[in-house]
Amino acid sequence: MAGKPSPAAGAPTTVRSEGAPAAPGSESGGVPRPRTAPQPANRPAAPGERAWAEVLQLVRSAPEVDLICHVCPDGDALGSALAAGLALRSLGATVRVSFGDDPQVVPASLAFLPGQELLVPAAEVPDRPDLVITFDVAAESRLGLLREKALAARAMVVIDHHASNPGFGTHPMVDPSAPATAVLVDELLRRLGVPLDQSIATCLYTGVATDTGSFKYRATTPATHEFAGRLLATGIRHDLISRTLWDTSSFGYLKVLSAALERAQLDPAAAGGLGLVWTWVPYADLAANGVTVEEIEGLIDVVRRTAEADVALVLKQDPDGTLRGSSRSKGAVDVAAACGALGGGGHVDAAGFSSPLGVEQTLDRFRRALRPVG
Ligand SMILES: [Mn+2]
Repeated sequence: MAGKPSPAAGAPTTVRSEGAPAAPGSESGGVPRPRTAPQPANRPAAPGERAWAEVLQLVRSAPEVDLICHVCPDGDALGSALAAGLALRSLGATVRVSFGDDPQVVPASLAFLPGQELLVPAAEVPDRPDLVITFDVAAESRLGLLREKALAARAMVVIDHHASNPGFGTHPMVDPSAPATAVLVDELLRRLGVPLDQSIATCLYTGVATDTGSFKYRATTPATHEFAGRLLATGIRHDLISRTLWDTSSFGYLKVLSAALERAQLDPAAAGGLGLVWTWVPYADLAANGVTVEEIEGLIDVVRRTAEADVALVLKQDPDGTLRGSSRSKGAVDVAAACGALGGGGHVDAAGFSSPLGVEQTLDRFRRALRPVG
């Protein structure tokens, strides 16, 4: 099935990076605005030659490796882990790929990713692994059920591109200038001398296309396109990958989308006059239309088109009543800080949180935490 994703008919829609979202760069619906957010003072530096040499030594000498991506994985997290898994297996290592959710659910839109035979439930990861490599995990908490096991490993290499990553693990390899973790995996494979085949390229393309919003976000560079070119040169079906990731949804999703847009409200006075557009999706809407909460991750990308608001927020209700918030900013407001007021986090222009409060209270807390950048 290498490079031949076979999107099942009716496969659910859109899995865009979220949760602790991964959408570096900003995008505006109309006239592009310069990104005004300053980089954090403690922004980690890209890994240097010495760091890479240590990691190569670890990887080459490890007889078995546990590869872990973040909970509720998106295309960059799972694609990066599976690509690395396929590559390390080709070098003769025993490889397990896992993430710390129970049950461990691969989003339907990522069901085409090659290498899933490497996936094991979190319970099958050893209590004290030898070598752990994490992918797209911005904070220890994003290891979920695998947090303790990962921290007990002899060595933990953390491959990530989130500027908020505090540099955990024995070998943090964090490059906030990378538009996707998949780009860093490409670097790892290049240094290991593993050639790109269609299976690996399918996983990496999914990662970089996901996190760049199909090469639209500001973090996309000439090198990003050059990377995509090398991936396409293996013969992968990027058209089918893109259709599966972004342009496929159930009819029920259209109904949920319609109700959510009907419910949307524009609050021009919010964020010091920069504006907030928001909506919410009650769980009853999902249940009535047979739609999962994962399927509506892309709803924020419709809501944030609103020209009159710098900030967009979508609240999605879980069966237990918990609200999951996804927010985006066009760059003039730090939504990571606003989500932080509700215990979440992310990037300046893409962040999320979970709230046990009701819709009105959650919205009120979020709205009051909105501040113009700088
Ligand atoms: Mn990512």
